[in-house]
Amino acid sequence: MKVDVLLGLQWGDEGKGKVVDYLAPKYNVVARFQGGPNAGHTLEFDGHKHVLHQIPSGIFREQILNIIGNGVVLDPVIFKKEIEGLSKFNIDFTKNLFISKKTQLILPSHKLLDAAYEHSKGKDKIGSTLKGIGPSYQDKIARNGLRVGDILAPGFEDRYRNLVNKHERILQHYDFEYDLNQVEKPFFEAVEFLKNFTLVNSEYKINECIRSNQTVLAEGAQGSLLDIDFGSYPYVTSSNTMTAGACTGLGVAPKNIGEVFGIFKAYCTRVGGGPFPTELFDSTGAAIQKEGNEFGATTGRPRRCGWLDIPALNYAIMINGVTQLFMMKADVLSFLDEIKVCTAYKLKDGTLTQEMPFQLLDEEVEPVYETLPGWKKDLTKVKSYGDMPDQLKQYIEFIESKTNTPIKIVSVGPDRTQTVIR
Ligand code: 2SA
Ligand code: MG
Repeated sequence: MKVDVLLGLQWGDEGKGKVVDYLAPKYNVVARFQGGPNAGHTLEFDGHKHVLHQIPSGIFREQILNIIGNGVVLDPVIFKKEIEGLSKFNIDFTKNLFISKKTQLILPSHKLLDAAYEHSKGKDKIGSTLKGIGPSYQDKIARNGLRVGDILAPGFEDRYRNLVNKHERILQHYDFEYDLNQVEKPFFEAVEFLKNFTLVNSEYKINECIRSNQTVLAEGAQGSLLDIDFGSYPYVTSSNTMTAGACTGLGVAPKNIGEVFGIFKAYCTRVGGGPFPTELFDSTGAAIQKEGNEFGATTGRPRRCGWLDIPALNYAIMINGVTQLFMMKADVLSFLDEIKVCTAYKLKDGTLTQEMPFQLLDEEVEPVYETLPGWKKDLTKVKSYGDMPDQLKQYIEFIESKTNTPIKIVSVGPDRTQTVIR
């Protein structure tokens, strides 16, 4: 079987955790291919609400093998906490969770570097989650990094010390106080803890699954507009959040990619810095934030809110090869009399475009809106497409016509059961 890919088409927080959890019963394997503890995937079921950061969202289903792929950056300390936080679910982690030996490690000093770099940016801060993501990927690309498999080899501590010395030499150049001693003990305890897990060359496992007709779902983190190559650089994360990232982050050949599920919210949100053409600065934006509980699942930061952006959505559909769209959080918009959708950008010289400009700076593009009627009805008990108010159907069909892509799932509430299939 081919590997299906599920990813966010906006700036993250589209509701990927919920969808993976919902689709999981169809899959034998769920694998994370990029990102790290900057992610916050929220799952709600049986009255539980759980946020996963590094562990794939299939972990609550006994029959599913979860894989942390080579493209991920892993913080052992956060990993240990996350595993401990799952103790009440009686999960057999040695059986249900494999970690690639090629996964990069996030060291305590990566977090210090992240903070130092952000601090030095002044008003141009990226709005990083400060989990050490950028510096860890930086060491990977610079061929300095330490990987999960290295913890099993003799001399790990020496290699660790070497790398930390390099980091400390960099930190000297920043006006930044820190205390590494305090964070190293928990780090080494967490490294010992990590040795109890199944550490493998996961590319063999995944390709064996492909050959033996098992179903694999690749679970993306963050969103396409945060992609290191195609996002609103430099206000991006440090990994390829797009379909191609699933190939490099798991060792899957492009010909083995199957369906690409693109998740988007019925509106847009962004957390952290960077351009956001359809951002709302008025009471409507504030009301969407409140209705949608738009606060970072990892950092608690308030998320900026705005209208759906079709040029941005089409860009994400294009670079990912999306085959099916899933629209999330439709219920959040139920209070609105009318809903706007950005269908084009107007450039400074007055021309209209459907393309994302090289610099998506807010002052360079002005969104052109079309207005649709709101549905003003509670959706949280809607079970089928037929039950939906006409205005919501109109909204769905409008987006389909602008994107030429079918919307197959509409989410009408946070719970697993509040999911309508079309
Ligand atoms: P980083 O931490 O260095 O990768 O941050 C770089 C940019 O990427 C954004 N980013 C995110 N955006 C949305 N959601 C993310 N995950 C958490 C969540 C975030 C949170 O699910 O809510 O709790 O604040 C995520 N992770 C990274 C980040 O805001 C920077 O703009
Ligand atoms: Mg999130």
